[in-house]
Amino acid sequence: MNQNISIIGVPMDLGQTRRGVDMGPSAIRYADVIERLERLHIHVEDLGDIQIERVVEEPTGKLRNLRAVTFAATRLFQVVDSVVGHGRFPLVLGGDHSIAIGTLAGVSKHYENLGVIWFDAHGDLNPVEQSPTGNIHGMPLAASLGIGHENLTNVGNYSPKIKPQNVVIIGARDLDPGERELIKEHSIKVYTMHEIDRLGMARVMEETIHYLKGRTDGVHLSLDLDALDPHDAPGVGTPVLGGVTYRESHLAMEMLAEANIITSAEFVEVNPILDEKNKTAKVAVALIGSLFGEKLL
Ligand code: B3U
Ligand code: MN
Ligand code: MN
Repeated sequence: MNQNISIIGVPMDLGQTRRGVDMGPSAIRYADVIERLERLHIHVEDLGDIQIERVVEEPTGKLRNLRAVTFAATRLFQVVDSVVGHGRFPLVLGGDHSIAIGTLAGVSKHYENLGVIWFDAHGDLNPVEQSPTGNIHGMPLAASLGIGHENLTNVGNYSPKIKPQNVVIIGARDLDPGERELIKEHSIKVYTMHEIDRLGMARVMEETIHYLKGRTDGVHLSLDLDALDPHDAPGVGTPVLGGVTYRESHLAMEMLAEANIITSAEFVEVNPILDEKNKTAKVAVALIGSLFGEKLL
């Protein structure tokens, strides 16, 4: 694992409608993410937060806050591009999941075959027309595959960022009809909660690691805290019952650390206003610790 991390905060809440997720980066810093990583003898630089502009929106049909989300994604793209270009590991703290559009634009430029692990209760694969909400945080994986409004697909002036066969979704349990179609059409690998229940997280991660190792030259982890069960991660905008447990999510991170395949990561959707005493931010920090090699013994 790259031992030089650059932290980038993205206080973005315009990809959805519940305020408060813009405070996610502060909450995660407050939960001592830097100290946790430094204890593992990792060199951490904190680049602070990307500035989010609340611009005047043109009427753009269904897409909520398209201009502001695109602006932020472009800024994030530039910072992440530079971090990866300097050989450092970008650790992006959200913010709602729309920010993944900018992260992936910045990372993927540096890889021929970037793999993506999308740890999420949702698919975030909504083509614009089929989105039930118009919220861009339900679209970043689609946009990164080149599907959606061109402002979103073309951040960084190239598209697509990733190939469907290099994506693994883990933890899904709330997929919209358009997302199901897309998953089938592109044969995207998905471990829903059904497979996690049946196979166990250990086997799911073994298969995921084996699958991605053979076909990718880098792997981005995009972790939406709502993949976890709301009991363990209550501070998220769209909680869905029946999620990944605290222990299962740690096992997943520990196995990724052991396999040494992750080259960039983001932790998103922490909403301190909806949280219980910063619990979800603390979970995020604990998962980051495990991802970077923290062990129980
Ligand atoms: N799929 C729904 C709901 C949703 C997506 N991502 C989150 N919620 N966090 C949508 O709005 O596209
Ligand atoms: Mn998500
Ligand atoms: Mn989600």
